[in-house]
Amino acid sequence: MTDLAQWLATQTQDIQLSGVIQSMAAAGRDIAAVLRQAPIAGQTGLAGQTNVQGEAQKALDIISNDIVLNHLQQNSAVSVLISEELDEARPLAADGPFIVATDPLDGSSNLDVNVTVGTIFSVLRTEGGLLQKGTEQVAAGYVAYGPATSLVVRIAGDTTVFALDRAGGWVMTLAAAKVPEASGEYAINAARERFWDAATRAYVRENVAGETGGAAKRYNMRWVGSMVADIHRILMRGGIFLYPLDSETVSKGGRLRLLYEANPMAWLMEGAGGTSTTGRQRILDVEPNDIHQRVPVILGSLEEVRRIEAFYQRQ
Ligand code: P6P
Repeated sequence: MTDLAQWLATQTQDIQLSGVIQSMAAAGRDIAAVLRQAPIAGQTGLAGQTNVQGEAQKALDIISNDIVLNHLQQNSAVSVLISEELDEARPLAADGPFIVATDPLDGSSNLDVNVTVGTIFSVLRTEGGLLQKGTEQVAAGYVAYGPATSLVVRIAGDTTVFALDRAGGWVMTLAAAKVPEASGEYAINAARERFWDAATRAYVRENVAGETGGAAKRYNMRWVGSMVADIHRILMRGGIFLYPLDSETVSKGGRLRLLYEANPMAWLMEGAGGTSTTGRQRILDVEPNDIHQRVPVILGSLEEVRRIEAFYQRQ
């Protein structure tokens, strides 16, 4: 079985970049250990604080951010940490060649009901500054804390999957994820229908009508409410994830964040043959204007993303 270090050596000669990914993998391993004990330690409750997004922070959001920070502070290759849980970018090693952007515990509202949550990360070169398009990423990944603890990571080649073993090592379980071009599964929070734009409404209406109403096939809807869980399912068996711009989120630019949710997930999805869009443009081409910027997120199987893009072009 191939381990993370062996895989990294096949993907890059840059040992500092390998080291940054190893640091994030080690943080994921430590966060997994904390999450396993959280219900016993009574840590799934609110921390009584709010983050820059104005969202109530759970104790584990803060604990997870501290774990990531602790690992990256020990890595001289990381110059800055951008985090959903930090209002400002945190300076680390002054001459570190890489920036890490992270959502240290995405989906944390699911913690008290024991649903899969995750740590999402994106790696950029320091020389490009804090606000770089997703195409400038040098690596991206996430750790999914589910029945198994999975690390999904891509540098410039394949999107590869590892599982955490009992000894705390990462063992490769899938060398190259391939998102099926076609799929009959879509993921959207259907309770937001009244806010949707015409394109989203038309796309979902066609899916609900299924083969009896003009769609090419029957569809199923899956919505976990935890981006890492929904994206992992789509990476493994296809589908499309939609958090489109709607009348309630339009004032903020969307719901999900560009630098540490949309861009890393788009990077991983495109590495597996999937694709991504805001509805108007490729997510990786969006020019950021703020480290906590939000964007509409639509990504997954090529055929499905192209279908909703066609509705946007007609809108
Ligand atoms: P909704 C979790 O809070 C999150 O940021 C993503 O992980 C998830 O996909 C989305 O929000 C869920 O949003 O509207 O269903 O609560």
